[in-house]
Amino acid sequence: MTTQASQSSPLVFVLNGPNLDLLGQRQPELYGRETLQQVREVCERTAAELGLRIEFRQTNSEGTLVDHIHDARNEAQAIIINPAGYAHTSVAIHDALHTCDMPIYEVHISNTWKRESFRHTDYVAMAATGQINGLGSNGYALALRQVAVVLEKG
Ligand code: CA2
Repeated sequence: MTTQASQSSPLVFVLNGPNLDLLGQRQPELYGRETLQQVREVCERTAAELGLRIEFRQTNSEGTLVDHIHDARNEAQAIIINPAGYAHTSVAIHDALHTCDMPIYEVHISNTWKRESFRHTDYVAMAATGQINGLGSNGYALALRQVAVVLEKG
């Protein structure tokens, strides 16, 4: 498909938490072989196909991730977030997402339900519209497709 995004296309923030900058460098059995840069490129291509714009960010800091959510609150029409380890610990990120009146999709590359029990607590899931879990880095593009569907309906 060849839909093109323009300046007036909906903007989706794609936010990534700590250690995801190491994607593709270790633990491919859990996280696959794609680097974060390759994930970014897939998101950019998928967004263009869907007529969406994306702002793709990664940070290793909890406060900066909260700041990125605040930016999304002011600028975006939807949020896709892989909060990484902060999913399991961060009330601050949960609270920041609660202030955002827009679709929010949480992505986890690995299946957190098949892993350690501390990953079974998810503060972000409680604030998100939905979650894609365990579908590898494809989860990002699938979340973008869901954003396109709900924004078109809304
Ligand atoms: O499966 C996911 O996407 C996670 O968000 C990844 C987090 C983990 O804490 C969550 O429970 C599930 C870890 C991100 C660390 O990424 C690495 C990538 C390559 C090598 C080492 C870590």
